[in-house]
Amino acid sequence: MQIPISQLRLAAARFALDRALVVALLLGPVIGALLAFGAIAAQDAANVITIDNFTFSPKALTVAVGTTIKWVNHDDIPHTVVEKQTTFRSKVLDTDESYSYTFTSAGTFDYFCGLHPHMVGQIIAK
Ligand SMILES: [Cu+2]
Repeated sequence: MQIPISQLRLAAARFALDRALVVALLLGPVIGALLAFGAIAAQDAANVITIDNFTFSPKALTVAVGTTIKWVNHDDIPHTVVEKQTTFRSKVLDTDESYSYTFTSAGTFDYFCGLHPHMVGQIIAK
């Protein structure tokens, strides 16, 4: 019995397509997970305010309502994060301790360190 060449080619093409589909199906979730992880990592980095040498950095930050900001104290000295109208207020943060607050409403939030009031920062949520 003889199989025409054209039919063999068709079978080979179908096999290649199946393999491509299987690879795509296997890799899809992996790529999706990597993209999601990258997005989360990028978001985290953007929403961290460090305290270094008696300075909030970045000093001013504009974020979308719903964003969580995390302050991390890198000084050897304790600091706090206190909003002027006491919308939020951290406990005393020792070295490498952090405080997080989620901005659930729009507004301009001026804050300072309760222990060193010359240390100031601002968050604008909109
Ligand atoms: Cu301080």
